[in-house]
Amino acid sequence: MENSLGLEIIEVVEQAAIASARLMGKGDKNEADRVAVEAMRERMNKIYMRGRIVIGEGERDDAPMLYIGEEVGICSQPNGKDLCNPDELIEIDIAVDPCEGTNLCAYGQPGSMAVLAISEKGGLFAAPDFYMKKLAAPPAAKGKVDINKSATENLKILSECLDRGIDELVVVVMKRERHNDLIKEIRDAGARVALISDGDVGAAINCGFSGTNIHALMGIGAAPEGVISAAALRCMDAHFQGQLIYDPAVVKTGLIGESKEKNIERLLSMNITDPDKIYTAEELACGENVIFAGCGITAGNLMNGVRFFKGGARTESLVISSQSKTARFVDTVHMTGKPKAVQVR
Ligand code: VTB
Repeated sequence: MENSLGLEIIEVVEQAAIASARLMGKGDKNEADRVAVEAMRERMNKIYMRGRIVIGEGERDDAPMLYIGEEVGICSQPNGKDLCNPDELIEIDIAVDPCEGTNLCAYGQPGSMAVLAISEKGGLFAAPDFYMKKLAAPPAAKGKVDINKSATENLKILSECLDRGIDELVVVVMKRERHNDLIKEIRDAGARVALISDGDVGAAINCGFSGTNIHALMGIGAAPEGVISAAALRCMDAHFQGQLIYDPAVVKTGLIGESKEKNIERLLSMNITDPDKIYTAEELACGENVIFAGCGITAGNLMNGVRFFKGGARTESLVISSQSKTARFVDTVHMTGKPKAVQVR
């Protein structure tokens, strides 16, 4: 899978990031998202594969592109089927977020990325459009921290696993009213909190690398993006746990509109019989081969954002693969004009 798709999926996230970055700072998050979706889909449809979107643009609103269940890739096109040898056909499931952190992009803030995860058919959990309580931590703390434990207990465990004082730990939390108690608890326990306005996928992935000065992600974000984070962290053997939040009493805004009972019914209709189950990274991204790819739209801790110049753009991407056990940072100069010479700027 990696050999045939590795470079292709880098281009998929690169194209989405370039498209979104053209709208960086323009204040229009929907447009920044729309162009990323369009660019991602267009590039995906040039890949020799049969792909199925399992996490995409909205489960409930009728998204026209990259909606859940859409088939992408040359071998899914009506006129492309003849081109694909059934014996060589690559069937994969895809989770996408073409512009993760749309607000960050729209307001020119750091941390927005074009991201996706792929695996063989059935290898990614098709998370419903609800919230997810998340706990991400470095590989050294894998299986030792636990989402069932309090933040205070987890910080003690983290400090032991990472061999540093609690006051030397940094926990990323999204700045939301629902996290006020959590933030207070982390601070009272002695750790430091890095508040972000959006973009918890980037924060989770930062936990997989040492040297980022981010030691955990705690709190509630969107469930679909939780699967993409889990895919990346699973490839690095880092810690990720997620629990669906479907009760409007816990999160009143955004993704949860209906009643708790209605939401449970919806989960049951999706074959989620235990709505309170705590999923590990390995359950959310259970495929034998899993690949995560992300490209910076605006600058982040791990990747720079897209930089434009006359006749081109430069991007930084990250591809993490469970197959080759690699995390590759890819720095690309895109020569969109007539290249007189490769311009590395
Ligand atoms: C966003 C976004 C995150 O969760 O906040 C969203 O920035 C949902 O939370 O990166 P709100 O409804 O409270 O804004 C993420 O998309 C991903 O988890």
